[in-house]
Parts: sequence; structure tokens; C-alpha cells
Amino acid sequence: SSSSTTTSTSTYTPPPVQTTTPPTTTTTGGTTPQPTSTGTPGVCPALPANINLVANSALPDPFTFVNGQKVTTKADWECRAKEISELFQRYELGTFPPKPSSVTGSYSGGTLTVNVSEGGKSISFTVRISGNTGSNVPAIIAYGAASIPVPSGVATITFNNDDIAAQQNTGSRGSGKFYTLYGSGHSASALTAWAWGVDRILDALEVTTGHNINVQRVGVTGCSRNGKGAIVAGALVKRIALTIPQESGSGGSACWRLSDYQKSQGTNVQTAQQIITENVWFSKEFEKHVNQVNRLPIDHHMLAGLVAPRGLYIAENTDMEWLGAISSYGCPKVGRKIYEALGVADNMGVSQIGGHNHCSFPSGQNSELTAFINKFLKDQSANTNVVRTDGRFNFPEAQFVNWSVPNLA
Ligand code: MCU
Repeated sequence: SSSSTTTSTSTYTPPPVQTTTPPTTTTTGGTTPQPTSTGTPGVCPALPANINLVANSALPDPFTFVNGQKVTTKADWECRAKEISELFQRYELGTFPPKPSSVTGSYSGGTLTVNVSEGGKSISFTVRISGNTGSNVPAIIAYGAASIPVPSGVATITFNNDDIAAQQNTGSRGSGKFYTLYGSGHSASALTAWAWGVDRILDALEVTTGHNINVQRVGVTGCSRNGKGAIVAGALVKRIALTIPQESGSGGSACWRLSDYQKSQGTNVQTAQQIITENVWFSKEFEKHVNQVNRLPIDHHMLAGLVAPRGLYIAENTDMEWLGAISSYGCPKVGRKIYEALGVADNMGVSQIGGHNHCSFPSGQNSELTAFINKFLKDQSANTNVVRTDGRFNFPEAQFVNWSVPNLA
């Protein structure tokens, strides 16, 4: 394992395009309007190429820009969200590429074929679609295979994410179709490459007929390692209407700082230091930071915030020590403050219960899941006010939150 120390200005090379133009909500090339928006974009502060990383044991303030400016409006938040996305890409996810020059598709007999070309190279992959009878059918993209009960009236799009970026072990870096297209040295981690694959599935659905899917009402889910993938997809792909990470734990719904805190309390929890020794879910750059995660200007409460204001239902499991029950509950609970600031707290749910095996969705969460699906995929009204754990622990929130929640105008 790595024992390198982090230098205050890291060796990060910024991507060539750094602009101060306001964010657009359809940078991935969607031709349809977004179902929701957080406000009118303004001119955003530029993110400095080099950031002086200073230790902060609290979860970083989502409402203060790197340059110290405060977030006071929803338009500011759009800028801050863009900055946070860039920070995630810089420190842990690698670069999330924009829409490639060509994406085409074809649909036949339950199989959607996605063809992508960029820079003289091409790849193709397929996803299976089931339950798509009718018209304007909402759908859930399931990484690997769905391990949540997908209700009738909602199609399932089964996505073999490993085909896009392999996740066997640390030797998987740079292998998979994403890297065939962009080169094996591309900085994107597996989680990022999979999100890119989700983005391309949506592109292909948009330009293909016969599948009956309503592209405006597509959710994403995955469990465990694939749950980490689901939350990253929801954060990066703004066309996703509902994000359902299941038992994603560290690197997903959990915060690096909180998992380190639990580790220091004697819990056998996955930490950043461990995660990089197991797989390629995060970028090479992240390896420089795992010994000092409290110097990162981000943590995963802000990853949840990138999904806002769209639907986000986090399902966790108190019985799995490795997931870090306090971290997997406390982190999204803090992340939900971003939804609160936007006036849509109920669009994000946090639910953590035990009494079931890993990735075996418990019936005790069925009604919550149904409510989120009804509201965000079926356009029905539903009560999605959920923040709960059956864990008998104390999350010392005041120790980790030293900022207040603005009421964004
Ligand atoms: C919770 O997700 C992961 C975990 O991060 C890994 O450390 C472990 O090896 O595998 C879990 C998983 O994906 O289980 C299916």
C-alpha cells in the first residue's frame, strides 16, 4: 500500500479547457429540456489550477467556493456544483469526457446497441431492456443486474458496466471499452467510465425508436461496488431522474472522513487507504490523497449534493461493518442539507436498516423505494420524506459540520 505524503499543491495538470462561462444543464448533448433546474446560471468563479490543500477534519462546506465566495442563490449553487464536479474529477474520479462526436443506436428484440466514435476510434456495446411494453415507459438502468425490486410499469435496462471499465482488481486500470476509445492512459476511473456509459445509453435511447422508453424518466441503480457506480452516475449525468445507490458504503454514500473516524474508533470499515489497494474504482490521482483525506476540498456529502435537485434514494445496511454504518448514514444525512438549501429536502431519502444480507433488498424499505419511483419516474405525488436508521449509534454531527445551511434564493 502507498505511504506517500500529499504535497500541498499536487502535481495535478488541469484539463486544457477551464472557462468561466456559466454551466449549461445539457453539456452531454441532450436535446430535450431538463425536468428540473436549480436556477438561472450566472458567471461562475474560475477554479484555480492549483489549490493549497489544508487539513480540515470537518466535512467541507458545500456553500463556500474555493475562492472563498459564498453560495447565496440557486444560480450560485449551479456554479458551485460545477466547481464541485471539477474537484471530484480532479482528485478522485478522473476526467468525465463530454459527448463523443458520434453516438448512434439501434433497437431490436430487447437489445439496444450503442455505437460510439471519437477521434477515429469506435466501440459498440449492448444493453438488455425488459418490461418496456407500452409507451413513454420509465426505466431503471441496473449495473450488473437489478437487486432492487423494479415495479411493474418500469422497464429495466441491464448494463454490463464491467464491459466499459473492468473491475477485477488493481490490474484492471485502463481496460474496458471506454479505454479502447480514449486510450488506456485516460484518467477516468472505472466509476467515471461507467457513468460515461450511462450517458451514452441515454444518447442512444434518444436517437432510437421502438424501445418505448421515456428518456426523461430514467433512473440508475447498483449495489455495493456498483452502488458506488450508481451514485457517481447520478452526480455526473444530469439527465438521470432518479438515483438509487444500494449498500454502496465507502466510496459511495459514505464520507472518507467519517470512515476514517470510524476506523479510529475501532470499526473494521473500508477506508480510502484500503480501497485503492482493492480495485480501480478511483483515479490514480486519488492514491496521492488517501493518507490525508481531510485535506481534500470535497467529501461524499457533496457527491450526493451533485445529484440535487433530482431524486436520490440511498439504501444502506446497518449489519455490514465494512460499509461503515455511521459513515454511510451520517454522510448522506449531511449531504441532504444541500437539498434542504435548495428547498427540496424531500427529493433525497436516506434509509439504513439491518436484518438482511448484503445486496438483498429488505421488504422494510419497499414503501420508500416505491414512493421515490412513483414521484420521480412515474410523475405521481408521493411522500418521500425519509431519513432513518435502525443503528444504535450516535453520529456526532456537530463534530463534522461547522457551517450553516443557507436558504438559497
Ligand atoms: C461495498 O462494496 C464493495 C466493497 O467496497 C468492497 O471492499 C468489497 O470487496 O466488495 C463490495 C461489493 O461490491 O460487494 C458485492
